[in-house]
Amino acid sequence: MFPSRILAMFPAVMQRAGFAAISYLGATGLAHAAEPQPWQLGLQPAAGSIAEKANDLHNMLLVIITLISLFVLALLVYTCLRFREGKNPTPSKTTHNTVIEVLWTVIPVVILVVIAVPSFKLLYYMDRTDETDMVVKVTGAQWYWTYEYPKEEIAFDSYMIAEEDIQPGQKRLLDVDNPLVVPEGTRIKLLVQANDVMHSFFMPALAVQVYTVAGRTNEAWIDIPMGEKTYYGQCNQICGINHAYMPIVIKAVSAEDYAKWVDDAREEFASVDRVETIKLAQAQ
Ligand SMILES: [Cu+2]
Repeated sequence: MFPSRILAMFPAVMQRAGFAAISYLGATGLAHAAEPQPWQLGLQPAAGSIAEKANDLHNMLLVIITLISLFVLALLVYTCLRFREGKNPTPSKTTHNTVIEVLWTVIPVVILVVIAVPSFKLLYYMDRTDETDMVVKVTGAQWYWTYEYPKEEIAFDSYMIAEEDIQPGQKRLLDVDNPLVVPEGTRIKLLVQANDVMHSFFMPALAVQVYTVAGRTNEAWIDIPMGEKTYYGQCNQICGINHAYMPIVIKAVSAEDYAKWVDDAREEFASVDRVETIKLAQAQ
């Protein structure tokens, strides 16, 4: 979208424009949050159908890999004890055993096929869906995100809150000035691209990770479950010196709050500054 590209060139202006909307969001409070925890083991609790399926696949793989590791460990221990020099002074000269060779080829193949079936099922499931309720265009840039809502005609930049500006209750390195606000219980189509180098839109709790590449649009979708919640993610493609400082925040709110936010955001992000930045661009 032409105006948003111009807006992306003026992050400071956009940031200022966003402050009113932030204070509104701040006032509504954070009910729950999906974020990494200290000493966390395992994945973040799954949110949405993609994440639930991904968690199931992960749990299945964990069982399989544990069994394989234990089996290999047992074989190693047995071999070390049973065939040590003291117990087995004259080693066997056997070099081939057809039965064992067939077994150690066929069994791994069977295991891989067993893994491949649910794996491909999930890949196709998360690849695309026709049943999305709304579209958001996500653009990665050094080092912030731009979110555009084509239907709602909203576009804004999302910057991490600098350490010195952190307010009580805000998360260091994770909270942003303008989160991606979405209604709860929605399926959202993401059109993802980059403005400069490669970035990656990664939202662990939703189990969605898609690369942003300049000059091409990647498609993904996210399944926001019911419940007002804030989801935290990060760019996970090394993209330059401030790679660690472009977190992603998705804020799921009720349908009414979302409608209110849209009204607010249209005013805050669009009118005056957009006209001014277009004028500026034309003057150049
Ligand atoms: Cu990045």
